[in-house]
Amino acid sequence: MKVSELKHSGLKKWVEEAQALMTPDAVLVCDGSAAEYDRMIKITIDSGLATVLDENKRPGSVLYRSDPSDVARVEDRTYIASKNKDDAGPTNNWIDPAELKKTMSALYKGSMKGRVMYVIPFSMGPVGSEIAKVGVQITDSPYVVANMHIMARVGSKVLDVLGTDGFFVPCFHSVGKPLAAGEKDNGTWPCAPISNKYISHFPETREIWSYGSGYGGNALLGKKCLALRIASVLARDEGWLAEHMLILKITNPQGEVKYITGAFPSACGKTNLAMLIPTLPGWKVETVGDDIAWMKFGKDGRLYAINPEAGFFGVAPGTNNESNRNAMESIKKNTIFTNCGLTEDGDIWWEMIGHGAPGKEIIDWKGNRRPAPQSDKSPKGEEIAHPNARFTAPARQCPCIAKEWEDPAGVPISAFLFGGRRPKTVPLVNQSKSWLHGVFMGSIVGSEVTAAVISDQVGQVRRDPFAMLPFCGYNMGDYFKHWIKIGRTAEENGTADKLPKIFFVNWFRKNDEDKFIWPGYGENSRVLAWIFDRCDGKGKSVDTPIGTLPTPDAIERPAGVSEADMAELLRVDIEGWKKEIEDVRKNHYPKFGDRLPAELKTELDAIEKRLHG
Ligand code: SAT
Ligand code: MN
Repeated sequence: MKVSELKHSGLKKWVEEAQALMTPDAVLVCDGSAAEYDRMIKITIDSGLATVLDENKRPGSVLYRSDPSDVARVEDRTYIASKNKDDAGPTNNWIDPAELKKTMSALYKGSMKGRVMYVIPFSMGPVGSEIAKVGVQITDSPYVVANMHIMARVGSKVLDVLGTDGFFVPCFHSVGKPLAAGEKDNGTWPCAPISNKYISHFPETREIWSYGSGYGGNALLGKKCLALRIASVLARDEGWLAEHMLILKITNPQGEVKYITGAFPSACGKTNLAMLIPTLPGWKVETVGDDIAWMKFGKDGRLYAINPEAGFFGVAPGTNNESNRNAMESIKKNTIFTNCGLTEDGDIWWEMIGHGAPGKEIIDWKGNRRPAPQSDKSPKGEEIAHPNARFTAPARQCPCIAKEWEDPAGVPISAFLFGGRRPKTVPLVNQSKSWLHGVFMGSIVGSEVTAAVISDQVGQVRRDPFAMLPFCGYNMGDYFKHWIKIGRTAEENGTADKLPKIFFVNWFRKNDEDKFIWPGYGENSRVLAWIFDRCDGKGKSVDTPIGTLPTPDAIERPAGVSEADMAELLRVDIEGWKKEIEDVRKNHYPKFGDRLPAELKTELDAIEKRLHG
């Protein structure tokens, strides 16, 4: 479709302005067809960026290798450009919006020379659903177009919903590598140097401008930029929740169903948890979403969640038939792989895939030939696949996708989980004493930084409130207030008992030998079963200063977990918690200044008192 055929005058004008600024060789409005997807892949094959995988082993699938400077989200280069700096808050980078637009306009000037500008109309959430939001992304990357085809609903059907004057979030994206006459990418991943990358959000005008990166959340703008950073602002203004949460459906042996959402920082196993195969007999887990949940109150006072995405952008290393068989099934065909190893027989490979690589040689994520590894482990820094290598796969290919995953009304949520990677202090599971106590728990989430972000903090524990640290589009203190308000609204409506119960989980506790005590993966179903029962007021529990914990016999021990291990997993480390609370008081909460809700200070005082009591 041509730009001149666009029926939405605001959209047409915006595209024309972008065209005048970025001066691409041509403009194409995407229709979202299968033929279009194939064309995008073909273009990247011809420019030497994509390798087609063996048609018998991995039908319809391709592998890309990105630039070493462009392998993950760039938090240092991500901006919330609200009019007032205070509205971005202490956890976001801020630049004055007018100044940032000036800087970026200069970068965008002529940035698409030699390339095609693609216009992608996309819907986050089922097309036409009341909860869904429409965005339009302009990009010069056919790789991004193909990924957006999988991750969102794209094309003409979205334009139909938009009509002549519908609301959309305008999203600019350019990889920032114009081509001179006759120049081709020729196998080199196009992007700009780190210091020229900008992932910018203008919350007041609901705009997204991204420049210089072609990777993941920096470039697939429906995901973190729209569905979290901009959506969190919309949710605050409109009274709902846009969260960095998986959504799972769990059925007990009696056939009773509950839906649970869980917030964990990037690369902490959300995809694995959302798709887990329970080791507990008779229990079943199905997937509604693996990364983002949008939740609104229903007429019955319950919170209903939808998954705004249509695919999985999952971390490849560590994914295997033991850790996540459903993901392995989901990526058997029609999948885009990025920064994985390439085997001699034309398939992908990564660390912890469950087996060594076939043949004599393998090509690593940098494109170098290396001896094929015999085992599935590599020394740190010498990985064949980048630690943040990813697969992009359609959600409908997942064997355990729940039948209601695209229900526009969403699914009613019974429990929220919060968690992170915490080697010490935090127990296996802990239920909050109240909504406010739960908000307090969410506000102090800490986790070891993973390879999902380019950072020199990888491996260190940092506070990541609600797992939203890199994704909250406004002042985090106000975000805490918003959560408190959600609880208060339910109270005022007499529906506080319908609110989800809140739990803190930690699969990552380590012993003195630095080994994980809890086996995780499918065995996490034992913890989910206790949570399920607690939602019905059942499940053996004990009241402690930090919250409600299972009694030592409430969760049946999996193989390899001794009685002493279980005691350690459920131990309330009073001294450790005192330090934790002191750190919150001294280092974490003061960051938010007068934007920190008084209710959270009261919770902090209360837990401190209980710990000293
Ligand atoms: O932001 S990405 O989509 O690249 C992945 C993540 O950090 O969860
Ligand atoms: Mn995520």
